[in-house]
Amino acid sequence: MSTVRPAILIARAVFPEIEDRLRPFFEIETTPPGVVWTPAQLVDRLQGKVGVLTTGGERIDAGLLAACPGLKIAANLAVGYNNFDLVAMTAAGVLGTNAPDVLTETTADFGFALLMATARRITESEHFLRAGRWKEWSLDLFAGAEVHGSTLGILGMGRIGQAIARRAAHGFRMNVLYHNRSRLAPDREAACKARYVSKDELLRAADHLVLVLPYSAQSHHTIGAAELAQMKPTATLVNIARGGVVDDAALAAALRERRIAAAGLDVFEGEPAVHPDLLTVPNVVLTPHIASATLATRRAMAMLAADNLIGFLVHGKPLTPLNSEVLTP
Ligand code: 8YV
Repeated sequence: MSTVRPAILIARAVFPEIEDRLRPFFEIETTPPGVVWTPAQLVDRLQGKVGVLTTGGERIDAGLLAACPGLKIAANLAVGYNNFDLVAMTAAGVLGTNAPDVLTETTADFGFALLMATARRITESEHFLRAGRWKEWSLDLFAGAEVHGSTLGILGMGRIGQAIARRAAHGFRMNVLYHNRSRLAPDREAACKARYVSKDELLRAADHLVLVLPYSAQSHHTIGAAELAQMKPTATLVNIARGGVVDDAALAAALRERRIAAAGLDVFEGEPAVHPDLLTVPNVVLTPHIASATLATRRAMAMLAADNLIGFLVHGKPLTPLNSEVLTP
């Protein structure tokens, strides 16, 4: 019996306990903290590997697959998987897995935090205070938009969208509207007290619009100049979905010209680069893709990715497969 263990790459630094979980089963190659492999370096590292633990930052596409014929699985440490070309992966017989559920509530908490910070101008007013510009109290000093009792629009009503809706309806007595590719079952709508509307109605009616839809070629620039023009001038926009869902240049222009009141952004087109115009407008709250970032949740996401590698490569049963058709030859 061969004692050679299959080799895998952990493509971004993870917590030591994740490596410990994988080590009994695999020869693991780790990635030092702060290192992000270029596509060519990734191909290089993947030679002789059957599995890879990726984050949303590593692209698994036809070019990489052709150059890494031994690869059998890419386990994403993220619920979103727009970094995977699933069609190419399926064609190459490579399984993709993601990390759903374990981050839902934490990400919804953050969506709400970003909504609150944006509507109530928390970072803008903190910068003002830190700059020593607070000289007196005045009636409209950083007066923001009402959150409780207002109308919340949610675009993309998956698990995270529903978790945000529950917070809004039950905690903040908001009127919750949503638009999604498909309408929720009546019992789910009732649980989130959310009403299905067209995208146009959502844009026009929302006091606050939160984006939670997956990124794909179809959702590219779902919010561009035309959509921003439909929104209320008092509205806030929150993007915790993916960069590319919003046309960041169009958004920066709308914010500068006060065509909408404010935006809260955790994700950006071309991140970690941020559109320079967004850095110069005051009415935007910017965070570095941290919606799922609590230690407990990031640990759970990484552990699920590790368990997908073990589940598939050791037991033939991944926990959260994306293209399970590759499992049945
Ligand atoms: C990840 C995310 O932290 O899960 C997702 O889809 O956007 C984040 O929670 C990020 O993608 C890193 O993998």
